[in-house]
Amino acid sequence: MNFDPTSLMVYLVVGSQNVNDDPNEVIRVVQAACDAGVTSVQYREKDHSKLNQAEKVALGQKIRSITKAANVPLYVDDDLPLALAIQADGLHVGQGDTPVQEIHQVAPGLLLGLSVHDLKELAASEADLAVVDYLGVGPAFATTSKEEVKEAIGPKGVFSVASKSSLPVVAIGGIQEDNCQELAELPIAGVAVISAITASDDIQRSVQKLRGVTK
Ligand code: 3NM
Repeated sequence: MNFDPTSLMVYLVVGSQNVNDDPNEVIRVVQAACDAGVTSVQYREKDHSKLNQAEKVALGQKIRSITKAANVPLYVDDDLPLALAIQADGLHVGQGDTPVQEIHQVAPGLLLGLSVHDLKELAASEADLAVVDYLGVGPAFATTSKEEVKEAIGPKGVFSVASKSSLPVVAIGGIQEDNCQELAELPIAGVAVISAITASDDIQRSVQKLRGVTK
């Protein structure tokens, strides 16, 4: 699949650990989010995930069929065997995860996203950028959805990285309906969220509000 920066507009990140360890709830959220118009999905089993690899593959395959039907790119967080097993479109990695050059060599067809927290990490990632399609920059605001998360960088911190980046940026971390407009003037391609969608009482409304950031 070719990378399209507009696919970063509203990027749902989700795994069973975000929805009380219930795979059926992951499926419900992904389906509702695709129906509501999310533009990318990342399947992320991490932190305190209780699923074994076979269960991840089974759930990932269901997410793959929903996202395929909706024509929405699917990424997997830092698990190349899982990404290949479910025929994901791409892989997202953080600093300290599997090096992107290594992934690109093994699976050159996969789209690649890389997390960057600040200008220092951006500079250190320079050599990787040639094989990366987009950067995830954050946490924009405080978040409880991720273990060992770094300090919030605020809209200014997102701006400092996004304005220096040659790659499209998706902001992530603590982005909710009621603060997302603080990111509206920044040079970003979109917003990535977990709880703004997984904990939403109206996914259609939430996705519409999040779309407003880059519209
Ligand atoms: N990565 P929520 S913050 C998965 O800063 C993830 O790299 C982050 O969850 C980073 O939208 C984060 O509920 C959690 O705050 C995002």
